Amino acid sequence: MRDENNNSHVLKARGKFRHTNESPVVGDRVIYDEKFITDILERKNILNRPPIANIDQTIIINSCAEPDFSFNLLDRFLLLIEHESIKPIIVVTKTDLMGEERLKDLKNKISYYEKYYRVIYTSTVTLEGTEEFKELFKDKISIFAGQTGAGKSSLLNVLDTNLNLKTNEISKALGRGKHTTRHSEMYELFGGLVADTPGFSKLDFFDIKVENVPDCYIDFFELSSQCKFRGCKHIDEPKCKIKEEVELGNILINRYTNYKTIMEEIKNQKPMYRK
Ligand SMILES: Nc1nc2c(ncn2[C@@H]2O[C@H](COP(=O)(O)OP(=O)(O)OP(=O)(O)O)[C@@H](O)[C@H]2O)c(=O)[nH]1
Ligand SMILES: [Mg+2]
Ligand SMILES: [Zn+2]
Repeated sequence: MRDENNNSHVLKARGKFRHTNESPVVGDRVIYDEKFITDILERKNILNRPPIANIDQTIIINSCAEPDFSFNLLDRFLLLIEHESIKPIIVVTKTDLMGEERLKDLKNKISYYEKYYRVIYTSTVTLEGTEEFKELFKDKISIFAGQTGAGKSSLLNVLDTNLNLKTNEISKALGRGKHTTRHSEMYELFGGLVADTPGFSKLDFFDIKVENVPDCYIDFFELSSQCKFRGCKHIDEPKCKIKEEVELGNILINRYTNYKTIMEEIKNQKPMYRK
């Protein structure tokens, strides 16, 4: 734990936390005495997997290749992050692994997201884009999230050569990473705190209710007042502005198809897992 003078203290959580559902997690602001954390201050937000509180922004790391870029995964991350009201920043890394033409094509598709989110292209080999990170972290709590093997720890190592985080070859056989990072820890980086997180290979939505999904799609949300019905889910309803815009090609068809799949998936989640 760090105090206001940035001195570090090793403290135990008071026994009382064992009897409540709450226990201190990375990112918590706490009250403490000489030995114990006695109280946790109200949280702005909290992610459950991995458990981190008071996050200002999530840097979603997506690799161009190894593992392949996945719009499906990007949309899933965006949903989870928007649901917690955290600001997402999209990073596309390993640009060195993609030929010029294919990269141009990918950038073209991703440009849709640039209307709503900051997008940074980078590579730990060519160091493209690494300058852009220097202003990103000041006075903020940020987390690096993304698929295993996407290059989260590698990028952090390039941004601060003192970090020396463990990284690993991605498995050629599986075409994905091997969960090299096993826990979350905070590091100081360019005047802020950053947590590297273990990669995800599958994202679940057990904490999300189906009726909250449409508002987590900010591109849909912006247009939803033009749907005929209030609370339109943009699926079967007539005179739905979102469906019109998909047909006109103004909303990415893939994003809308993924949305329908995710809505269906959340609807079919076993109620015992639902909050
Ligand atoms: N060519 C290339 N390889 C990269 C780049 N960034 C990372 N890699 C490689 O990708 C592999 C996986 O990188 P990691 O940084 O361990 O990935 P991670 O996202 O931290 O993975 P987990 O800890 O499992 O979640 C390593 O072999 C890196 O050397 C890049 O920009 N270009
Ligand atoms: Mg890692
Ligand atoms: Zn609608």
